[in-house]
Amino acid sequence: MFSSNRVTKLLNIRYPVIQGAMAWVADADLAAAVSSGGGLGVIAAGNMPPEALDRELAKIRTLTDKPFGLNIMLLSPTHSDALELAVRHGVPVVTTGAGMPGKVIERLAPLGITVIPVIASVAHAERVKKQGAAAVIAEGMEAGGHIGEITTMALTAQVAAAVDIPVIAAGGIADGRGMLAAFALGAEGIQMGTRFVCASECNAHGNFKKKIIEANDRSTVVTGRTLGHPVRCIKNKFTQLFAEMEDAHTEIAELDKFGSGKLRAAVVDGDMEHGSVMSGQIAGLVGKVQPAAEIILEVVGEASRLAGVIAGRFE
Ligand code: TUI
Repeated sequence: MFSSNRVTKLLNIRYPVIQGAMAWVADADLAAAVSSGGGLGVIAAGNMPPEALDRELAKIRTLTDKPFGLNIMLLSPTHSDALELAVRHGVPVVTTGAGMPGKVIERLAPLGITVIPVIASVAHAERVKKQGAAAVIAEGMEAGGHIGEITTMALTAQVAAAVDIPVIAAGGIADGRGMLAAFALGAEGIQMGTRFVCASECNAHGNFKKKIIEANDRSTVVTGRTLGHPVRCIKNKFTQLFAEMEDAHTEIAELDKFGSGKLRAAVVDGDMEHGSVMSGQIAGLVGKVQPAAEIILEVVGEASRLAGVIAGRFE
């Protein structure tokens, strides 16, 4: 169904499918399920206290013997702790997000840890390649959470043309059609977040999963542009109030305070009105909760079948 490529070889995995690192969502249970299913599961350090992250990193070894990743969110005040925990636990792969990962690569690459930054522009991709990144995740603005400005379609093709390290496409991909499209643009792997929120093994609140399943193509909105940190979420009272505060030129400190704790409220408490329900634009294609391994097989199987169908159309 899928022969190996540079991404599967680099990560020592069966299918070039990476699970997006979602703060509060991507814990050892979800990451282990994805890794055991042949993809790369990724634990999101997010703003986790170091003791909690230490426990997740110990736990995943008890759940799977397959490679996994740790995502370090560079905006987090605890990102240096996460870096040292990656070293201490001998994490095989580290992905980074929301910033420039020069220091992370400098510390981890000499130890043989594969560092794959999420980037949102060609310039970022070129910079991290020079710094020693093993591959890049090109994340388009269709993605959920903190995003850049370029779409996956435009970003993937231009990044793949600009750098010779493998490109993994992210943002707006939730099925085999998306995977095949990404490969047509020059990607050699995909990263999916929203689809994996609806994995059976994902511990996000049931309300969160239901919200994604009920969403359509127009369900998300981007707030936080005035803060310099645009974030895509499902529209609700929280995003409406946040947008109104931004329109009223509310001070950044006050907006930050208003946003704080809201992702936890959505993921852990299941508050779909006052929480920050981060989701990608592709939520409308996510139709059910199913095991992570089944998601991977379905996506790769569909891409593989479709590749044959499309090849026929071009004969
Ligand atoms: O990081 C993400 N997605 C995230 S992080 C997050 S937690 C958060 N919550 C509220 C506000 C901010 C963050 C939720 N979702 N994706 C990876 C990603 N990285 N998207 C965009 C970027 C990025 C942006 C700018 C990477 C590098 C970059 O460089 C700018 C610079 O020059 O520093």
